[in-house]
Amino acid sequence: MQIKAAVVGKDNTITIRPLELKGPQPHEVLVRIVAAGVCHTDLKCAGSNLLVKARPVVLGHEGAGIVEAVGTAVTELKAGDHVVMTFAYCGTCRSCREAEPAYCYQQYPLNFGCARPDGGSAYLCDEGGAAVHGDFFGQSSFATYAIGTERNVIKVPDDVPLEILGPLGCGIQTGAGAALNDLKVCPGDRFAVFGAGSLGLSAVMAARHAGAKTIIAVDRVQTRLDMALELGADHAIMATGPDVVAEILRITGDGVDQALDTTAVASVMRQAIDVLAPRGICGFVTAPSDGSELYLPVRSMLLGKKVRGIVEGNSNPKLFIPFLIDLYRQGRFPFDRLIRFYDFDEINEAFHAQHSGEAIKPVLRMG
Ligand code: CXF
Ligand code: ZN
Repeated sequence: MQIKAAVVGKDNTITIRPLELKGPQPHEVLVRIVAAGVCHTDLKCAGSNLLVKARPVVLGHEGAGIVEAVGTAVTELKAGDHVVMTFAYCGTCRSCREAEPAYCYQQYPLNFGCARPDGGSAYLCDEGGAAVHGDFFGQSSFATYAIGTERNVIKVPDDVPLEILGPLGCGIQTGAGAALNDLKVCPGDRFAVFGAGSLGLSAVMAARHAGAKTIIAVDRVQTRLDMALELGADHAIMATGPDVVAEILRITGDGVDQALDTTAVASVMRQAIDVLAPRGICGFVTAPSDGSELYLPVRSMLLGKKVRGIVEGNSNPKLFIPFLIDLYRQGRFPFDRLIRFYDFDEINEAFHAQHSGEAIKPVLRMG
């Protein structure tokens, strides 16, 4: 079928153009994309070919839409179902078998390899025989239609507007899941988040839901700090202020029980470790792209402190995405406040707004 897709070319520019999409294979699901969120990972993968080598390629990994058709072996989904597309996982490795699909042993090849498991592409070759690569995060949803599998296409209720739901597939579940599924913020806990973008603000809302006693947000943009206070933070600290660590220790007395870094800046990650109370845990969700290393305060960490990498909020998406939608319905997780909508053909503006920090969570409407 003919679709329209945002194609990243060899020169890293993005152009919306027609492509021919093949039909779903037995375990695949064809989704008409209604809207797709823009995540920093899309920006990174479009801006350089370090993570995704394939070019030309269709990115996008926060798709939401309606099932158009299913492959012959699909049993859990049918045409007409409302769905959110999330990350890909193999379903058979030890992590997947133990219900920790975010830590799938095949995570990198499946999400960044940009090829179907048989090595092929879901798109027909262009005239002249050049292949366009797809299957980014098992979806490539910056397009009017995308192909996923029964594993990463998550059925959602149809009484919630689909156009807001895409970011639950990555950014929102990453922040909320880090706080709830992995760091396990509990009633009475003290929680600090470094970076108040879509991940950090989702973590703030989740920590508030979990009953944290003290929630501290750190960022270098005042409007984001204001948003953090509106969404449940008790304290907002300007990152460029004199001594962030001392300020957090002053507020909490002993430090925090959980700290989450969403900035991937090594010096900030170190601050997130330095504010831990004894037995505290610090999570990080992405690595410094400049390759910087992190030095650990080993003596202080002897007091039972932990540092842990967290992917996709350690979510089990078939359970966690519907759970977040339930919280949203109850008014306890207003993640729609983070969204700014763009038309599909404004994708370059949306990328720019994400990069500059002007939009917290751009979402493209396919129209
Ligand atoms: C990524 C972050 C780095 C590890 C894989 C998943 N999240 C998507 O944006
Ligand atoms: Zn993402």
